[in-house]
Amino acid sequence: MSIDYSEKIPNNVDLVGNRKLQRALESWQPNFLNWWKTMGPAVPTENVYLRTAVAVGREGWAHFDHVPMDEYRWGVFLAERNTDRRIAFGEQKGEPVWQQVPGEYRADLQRLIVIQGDTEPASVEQQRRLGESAPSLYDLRNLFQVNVEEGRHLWAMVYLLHAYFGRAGREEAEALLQRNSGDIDSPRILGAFNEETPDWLSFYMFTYFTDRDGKYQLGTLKESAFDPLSRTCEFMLKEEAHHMFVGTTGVDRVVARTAELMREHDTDDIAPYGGIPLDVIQKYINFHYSVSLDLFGSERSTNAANYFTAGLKGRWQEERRKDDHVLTEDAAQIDVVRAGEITTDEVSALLALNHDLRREYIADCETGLKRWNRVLEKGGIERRLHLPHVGFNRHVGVFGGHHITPKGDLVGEDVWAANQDKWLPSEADKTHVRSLMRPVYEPGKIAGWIAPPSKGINDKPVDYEYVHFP
Ligand code: BYC
Repeated sequence: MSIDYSEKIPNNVDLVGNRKLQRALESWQPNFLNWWKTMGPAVPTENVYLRTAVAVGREGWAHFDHVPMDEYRWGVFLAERNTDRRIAFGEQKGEPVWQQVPGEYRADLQRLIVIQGDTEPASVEQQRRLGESAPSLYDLRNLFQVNVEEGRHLWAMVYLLHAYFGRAGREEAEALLQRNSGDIDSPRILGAFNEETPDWLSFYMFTYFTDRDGKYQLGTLKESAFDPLSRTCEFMLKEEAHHMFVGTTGVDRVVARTAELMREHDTDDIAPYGGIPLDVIQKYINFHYSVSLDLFGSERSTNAANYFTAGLKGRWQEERRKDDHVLTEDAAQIDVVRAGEITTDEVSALLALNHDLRREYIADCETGLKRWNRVLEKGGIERRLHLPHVGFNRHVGVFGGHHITPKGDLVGEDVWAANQDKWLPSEADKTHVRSLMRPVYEPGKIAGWIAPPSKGINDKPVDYEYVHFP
């Protein structure tokens, strides 16, 4: 069904045909808009060159235009329904997928949807003030694009809560606007979403590492036997790709500028020349990667096993895997810390599903590192960036409660405390990065700590006026 933009809430789920649901969502809409006004982008704009979804098919799904941000058409878009779709894994493998929520899985599905939904507005809150210090209009526009789409992803989850979870779902939808990132009394659910995103290097790292967790989690929910969730996630993944592009190319450009300044001044210490030193970039990688790894939950998880067995949450690219998709007979290795050593244990493959997903994620993260190291190589710099050990700076799972260096050595509290500032951004590093964050709002101009993008958005030139101010 095509997207109907004549309605108050654009959608392709036939909202007009369900008055009760339409009214419920229309009564949530002002609360959302109020949240957007108070917790969304802080910098005032007249309009922004934004992408809006106009169809859900493969081709030509998006339309670009200058729009006032608070008039953005947030709506409910699900990928096309495949009427033959069958459950691909778990104990009900082969049966038709569900169009309604089976009573026995209600609580678990609601929990997964609430956790997913909670991250979306959280990221908008975390990035609220970044617009005040954008390095270019191009970057400012990308930030806002990410923000409006995270807002839409909140709509995606709220639609499911309203449409399939009755009163409890409506209450959860309200609560999604009441918890706030970093709020002492009412924080967001997952750790990484209560951290600050105080500068643009953090933003690029967040969109590289944390949005990538989103890609992998959405990928597993796309496999779900609950078809509306699957279809919602499928379409969200399409939008998500741009968010990771912002992260990947953002870090590319910071690394490129750093290499340029290192060469120009023949020193690693480029801070006095207005650049971000390579070891600071490495520390930001260490931080954002480790915080994002925590989002995968424990290596050994009965929750994950139960979700899989029930058909609620599959594996990354479930249907391409060459096994029985039931996994009751399979084993897997997971990391453990035993007797002062990092080693592995064999467990049922079902218990190791968070670990399995995390492994896929890590392999994907490596591609960014390769890319950034190529930028260094091309820039004539010998030093390289790398991912720290998987156990470094972890708070969730087997590594939580241990101190592990970026190289993977288990160390005591004293060694950790003495080296923490070498491995994670120190106050001085953060202060320096923040000192570089001055807005550059002139079309085609770029801040001195980052290289310009190689091309503009939607074939527009880099010096296009992507954002108009009042
Ligand atoms: N922080 O068996 P365990 C995105 C809790 S990002 C706090 O280890 P499980 C986006 C857990 O809740 C993707 N608590 O973990 C990115 C459980 O509590 P209960 C978001 C945590 O359940 C950028 C207990 O520890 N989507 O979309 O297998 C911008 C033991 O649980 C954490 C999802 O995450 C943590 N990090 O896995 C915008 C998908 N980790 O039940 C958007 C939905 C664990 O004992 N969520 N706990 O009270 C899930 O699939 C799973 O809930 C998790 C955890 C993967 C998060």
